Amino acid sequence: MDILNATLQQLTDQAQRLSAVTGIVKHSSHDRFFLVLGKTGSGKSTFVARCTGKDVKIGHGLYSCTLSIDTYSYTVPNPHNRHASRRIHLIDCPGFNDTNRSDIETLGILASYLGASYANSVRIDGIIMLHPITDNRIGGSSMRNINMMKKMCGWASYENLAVATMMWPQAGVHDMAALEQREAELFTDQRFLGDLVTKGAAIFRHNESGRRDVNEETSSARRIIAHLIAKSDTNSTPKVLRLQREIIDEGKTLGETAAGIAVARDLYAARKEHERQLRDLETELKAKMVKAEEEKKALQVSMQEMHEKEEKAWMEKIEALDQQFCAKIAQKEEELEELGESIREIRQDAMISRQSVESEKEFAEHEEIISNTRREVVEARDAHGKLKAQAGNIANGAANGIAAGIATSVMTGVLAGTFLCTVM
Ligand SMILES: Nc1nc2c(ncn2[C@@H]2O[C@H](COP(=O)(O)OP(=O)(O)OP(=O)(O)O)[C@@H](O)[C@H]2O)c(=O)[nH]1
Ligand SMILES: [Mg+2]
Repeated sequence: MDILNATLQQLTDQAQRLSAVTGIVKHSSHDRFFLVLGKTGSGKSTFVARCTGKDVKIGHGLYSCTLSIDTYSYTVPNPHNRHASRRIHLIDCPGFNDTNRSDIETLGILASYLGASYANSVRIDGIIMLHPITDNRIGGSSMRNINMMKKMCGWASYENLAVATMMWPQAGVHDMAALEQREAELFTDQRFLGDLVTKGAAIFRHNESGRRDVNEETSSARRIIAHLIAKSDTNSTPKVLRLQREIIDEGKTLGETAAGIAVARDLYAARKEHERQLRDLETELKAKMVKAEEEKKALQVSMQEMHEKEEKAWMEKIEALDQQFCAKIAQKEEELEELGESIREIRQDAMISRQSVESEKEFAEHEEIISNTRREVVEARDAHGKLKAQAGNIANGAANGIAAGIATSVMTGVLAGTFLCTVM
């Protein structure tokens, strides 16, 4: 209940604060209204808090903190009336390219409040645009906020615009020359703020010492607002934002305003870019599928080749063995022939010399050698016969094993959903 009550109180306070901006509560002609713009996290709420001394919600996380418009005011002496003071209203706005909201939503929030204030005769007397100098490059959301501001204002002169660079570091902790070069680029390059500076925008360094001292920050913020107050005092006709004119005077829809067209163009460009990325991805995917199919085929072909190669290798081994057997058998048969010849000679010699005992001994030795050689020949022929009988089976067995391997590897690839099967 306490949380609900607190939320209700916060909403009531915010509505009351906004009633001045929307013109529900009447204000003096000496009061001033200034928009505080800048990318998310650029320090807008901190700036408003320092300047007004009010308790403004400040974000310290990565997400954007200020989700809608809010306004805080403070009182300064009134140079036009010594007996009265004037109220300075600072309108804390959400940034574009926000983490929580689309640019269309942000533009819608700004258009509805600014439209209402214009319709109720509240004029925006000036704008303060904050830019963190720590941004490594001026692009992305900084660029987006600068462009949107240009589209929303559409002024011929920007004398009531103050651009303040923020987040200056303390001396010595950063390459100041690099920051100063970045600052010069920001204010001279026409794509950034150069064109607005040419048209009278003032340049400030907010909290230049980087000390984060509340008093210093307050006087720095007030110095910038004092400049805008002075400008609005000399410029008798407060400027109307193009966005206000388009919405209220010309009755345009949000999408027909210059800012809305810019958002739509960016959305269109973003859509085109996403479509291009999608097409690239599809092309890449198709190329990968074709490659995978080729690799699958290459695998089959290489396995097929391996099959044939291995079968050939086995046949060559068998042929070589066959030749060795044939050579061995031929050699042994030759030896048998020679031994038979030699035995015949021994017999003749024995008959002539009648040395029967000696001859019988030699004859027996030869007979034994012949018998061994005959056995070797028989064994070699047996083995050769077996080789011939088995040759087909051996070669086919090895080759069939590879063929089975082809089928298994292809099947495994298919089952695993991958065609990238590597054969080692
Ligand atoms: N160093 C440094 N930090 C700052 C300065 N001003 C604000 N910050 C810090 O910047 C962070 C964001 O500040 P906010 O004031 O919430 O910024 P914002 O622009 O209102 O952010 P959103 O509401 O999210 O768009 C906070 O941590 C602040 O303390 C500054 O001048 N110097
Ligand atoms: Mg904020």
